[in-house]
Amino acid sequence: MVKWTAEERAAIQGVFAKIDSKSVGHESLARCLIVYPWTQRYFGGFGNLYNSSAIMANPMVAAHGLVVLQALEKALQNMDDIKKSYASLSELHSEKLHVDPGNFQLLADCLTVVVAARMGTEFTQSVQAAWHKFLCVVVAALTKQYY
Ligand code: HEG
Repeated sequence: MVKWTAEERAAIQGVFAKIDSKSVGHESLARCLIVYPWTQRYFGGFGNLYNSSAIMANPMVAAHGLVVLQALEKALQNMDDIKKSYASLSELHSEKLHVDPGNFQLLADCLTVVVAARMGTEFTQSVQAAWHKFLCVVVAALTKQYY
């Protein structure tokens, strides 16, 4: 079981309080699809992902980015048992979507880049450390049902 200090909890809650989920979700997913183009293969039903501007303008990418952020908010609300709260989501990514679990870290890295850019100097070393730990736990929970 992961332990969180009061400072870590406050730092992670602070990130969510300061960012706009819709635009951060959109930009992070778009960035992942652009920087790591092989991740596009899972989104064949999303229509035009031809180049960066098409990806940024694609409403399905925007909508799905928000879905990802809402899942992160669910993790925030269940910080003491993220693995349990993500069990069915992990199963879905493994058994139905067949997403290679290495891709979770790539999206997590994009989320960190976008959050850091939004928060500027407020994204201090200690905020980054707590945020990194949070995303590590999320990625581990998403990978849990793979075998
Ligand atoms: Mg996944 C669906 C969350 C990484 C590909 N993803 C979903 C859904 C959620 C979610 C909440 C909707 C589940 C449902 O319909 O019940 N995804 C989620 C998180 C993260 C992540 C929190 C990592 C932080 N996903 C991820 C990655 C890929 C991927 C890296 C592929 C590279 N997700 C994927 C696909 C779908 C979902 C293809 C189905 C999309 C659709 O058809 O609407």
